[in-house]
Amino acid sequence: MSREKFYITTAISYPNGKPHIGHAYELLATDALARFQRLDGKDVFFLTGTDEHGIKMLQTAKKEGITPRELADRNAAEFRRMGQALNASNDDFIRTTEERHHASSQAIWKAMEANGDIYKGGYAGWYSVRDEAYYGEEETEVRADNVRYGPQGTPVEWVEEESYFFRLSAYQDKLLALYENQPDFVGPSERRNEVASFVKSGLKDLSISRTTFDWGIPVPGDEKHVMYVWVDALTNYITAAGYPDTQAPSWGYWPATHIIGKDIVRFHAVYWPAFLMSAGIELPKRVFAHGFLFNRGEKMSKSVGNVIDPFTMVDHYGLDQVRYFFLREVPFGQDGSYSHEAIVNRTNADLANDLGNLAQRSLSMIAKNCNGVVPQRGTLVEADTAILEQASAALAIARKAMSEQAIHQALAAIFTVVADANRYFAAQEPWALKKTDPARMETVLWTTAEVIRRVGILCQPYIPGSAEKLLDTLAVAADRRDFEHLTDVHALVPGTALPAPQPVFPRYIEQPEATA
Ligand code: ME8
Repeated sequence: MSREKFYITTAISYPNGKPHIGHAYELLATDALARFQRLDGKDVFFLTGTDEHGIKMLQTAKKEGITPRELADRNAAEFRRMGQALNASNDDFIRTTEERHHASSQAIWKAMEANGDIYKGGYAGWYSVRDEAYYGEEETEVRADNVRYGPQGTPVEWVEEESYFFRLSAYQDKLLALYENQPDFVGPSERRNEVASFVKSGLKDLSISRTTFDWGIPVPGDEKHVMYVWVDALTNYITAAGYPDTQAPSWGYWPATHIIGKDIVRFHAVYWPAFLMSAGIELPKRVFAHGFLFNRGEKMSKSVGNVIDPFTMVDHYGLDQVRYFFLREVPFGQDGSYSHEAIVNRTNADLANDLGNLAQRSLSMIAKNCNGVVPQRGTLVEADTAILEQASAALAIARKAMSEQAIHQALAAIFTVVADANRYFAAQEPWALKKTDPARMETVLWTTAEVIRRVGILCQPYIPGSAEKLLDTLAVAADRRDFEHLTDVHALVPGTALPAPQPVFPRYIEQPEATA
């Protein structure tokens, strides 16, 4: 039987600068969602990449005195490097300047044209280069500085030129029906409501080509025009699945779940499904928008330097500390803030103290008192089975949460088990049992180690490197680490030799402020 397929994407980032913490956040959250489904037995395809065309790229390159291609090459390499630094498990990295993507973009254009949805006209209106977006005049305002701004707070400029249009107005009712009939198409629900009211307010046809520059994908049959960057950008998601070759095995992954930031919901939940309906392609499963991250830590920038840089942040706090902090601390879908104190408090409390100490204390007791092998499992009493069952039951809670992109809730459930396992360990006092009832001590240590095994398996999507170390310490075979191995059948076998326990989560220790 073939496994269920699961396709998940991040937005593709503009490589007009280096990756920042917002990009890192989106990638690692999507990575956790992808890893979860892989461990849950699905055949996963996880895509990320860079969005290399458009005026923003062209203008930045001009400012730097290089070609847009050079700018894209330089920064796309940084985005790839960020993926490695974050331990992202993406299966592909797409760059929109690749040949496969030109072919796919031209194919979807032709399909929309064949459906009668593309016509030539003249565009006159407002455009934000920073957002690469057209805005209606009623969405803009002139501020005190006499500059006109769009709804995202970026300056807009007047554009007037010959342009091809997409008949977006013809899709108003179909889009409203989509939001109505498939309420989980856009999440969180506040975003769906926003999108629905934007569509209800009336859709104008969309300008989808430009003639004043040539950094883009040529319009088929009219090379004077290049495609509007969002037409090609959105198409990346089907390019990577093999479009236009819908017979390719990779096409089996489509449709995808798109993870994006809240500022680009309109493109993904209005334009994209309209393009796909027009081209006769199945719609995405879901578009989920996460919130924005803000730096609220003054102290952080003093002591650490430029912490907006994800590389510095990982170097300073540790990779899994950064992953854990953002995934646990920020409810996925809402805005979040980060600060030095928040990162240190959260990771020291949950990782170093709760999980780290539990593992270290129980495993060093095993090393000392059980000859370094998995202890004997005597008769389990209710306290033992309760904590073991709680650990296994966390899977169902995490599974439901992850299916709704509630990443923080999944982690909360897993770390509730860790907190309860600490209480169990303290209440059972295995160190006291050593003299009074050594057999019972072994059972308590076995139970604790087995709970750590289960927690270690469950933690893999979020803190993969540390979870791997934890499972190595328990001598869990590499092919016994999927969620299907969370059951009693795969429990630790007494007598199995264990390596010497190594601390997995170092405590963050405050460095004295450097004096200038
Ligand atoms: O929008 N916090 O690219 P981009 C959280 N190329 N997320 C943030 C953020 C922040 N401070 N800043 C940006 C684009 N993001 C387009 C996408 S998809 C076909 C094309 C998120 O480099 C942002 O919301 O400006 C988006 O999802 C992603 O980073 C890339 O942003």
